[in-house]
Amino acid sequence: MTHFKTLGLTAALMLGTSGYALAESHAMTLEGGQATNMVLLPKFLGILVFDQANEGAQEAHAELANPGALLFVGPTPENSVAGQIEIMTTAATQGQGAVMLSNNAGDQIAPAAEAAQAAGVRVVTWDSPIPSGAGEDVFVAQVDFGSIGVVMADMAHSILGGAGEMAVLSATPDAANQNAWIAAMQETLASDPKYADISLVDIVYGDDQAEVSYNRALALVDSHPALGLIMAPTTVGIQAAAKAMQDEGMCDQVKTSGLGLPSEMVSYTMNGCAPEFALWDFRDLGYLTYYTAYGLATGQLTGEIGETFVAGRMGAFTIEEDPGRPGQKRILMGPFTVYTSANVEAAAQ
Ligand code: RAM
Repeated sequence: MTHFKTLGLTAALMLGTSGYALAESHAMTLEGGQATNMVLLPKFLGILVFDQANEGAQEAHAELANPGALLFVGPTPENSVAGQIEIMTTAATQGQGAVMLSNNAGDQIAPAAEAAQAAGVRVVTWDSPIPSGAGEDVFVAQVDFGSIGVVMADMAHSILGGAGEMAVLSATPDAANQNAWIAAMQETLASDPKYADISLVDIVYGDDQAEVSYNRALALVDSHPALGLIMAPTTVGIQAAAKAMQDEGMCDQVKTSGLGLPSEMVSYTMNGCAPEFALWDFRDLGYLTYYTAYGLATGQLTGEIGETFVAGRMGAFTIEEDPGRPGQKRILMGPFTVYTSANVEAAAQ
């Protein structure tokens, strides 16, 4: 590590006074080959995007030649909150170097995360943070959370032609990511008169389980006869809602939008049930999260604001204050892709 730090400093001096060159040279290159055991902990097992995040983490694990183990462990959907807390608690006693958590337990997991930190485990959240930030070293944010609110409000505006009723079909009630995104969408809807004729009439939870989400979508249509759009900020919910509307022959009347995976949504986009949705790359998110956690667990990163490092093929990233959680830290990945019939087939390959 010292070797790389020295190189960085020399490069900075040689490149002279250009701010850009100086900043680039300050990006630390992490030294591979250091042993640390790490756990990738999704909300629960069985969701395709979490498997993709694991692929990205495995790629980084191999690239950094970490002789330690990378485990992909998660609870069942029914036992997500208690199961995540239990896995976090076990990580501390097992002497893991880092836990990488997509939090589905709200602030309830904070005491277990704090105990893990006290036992020397670095806690890096990704996808879904710990709302209070307690017990968390840094959050790897897929995209800016405020911008998710704007993207969803704009998709609603375009699908509804500027006016109509919309309902949200979310994941679990404790999912910090979905809760923040729904709040950001509500703020956006209230912030600009262009959204004045769109009304958000309901928010329901399908628990990120296909069957529960499907039934919640059907119930929404029953209780809101004038509904024009189901907005599901979850890859499980959006697919289930689109299928429910298709099965009922209702896609002309009630559209589906939100955050979805192209391979799971392509048929619904091409047949008009879900004309527009958005997402980011979960493989990249797993890859960047692994680099971050490896840097912290091996002591090469301290986790302070302003620290900049190179995450392999993805380039340089900087730890900054999280604008959505003052006093907490994030690393911002980005970008978003909005999918329509024009690009979804290529992305679904
Ligand atoms: C589901 C999960 C995940 C979320 C995506 C959009 O897969 O709830 O946390 O990021 O949807």
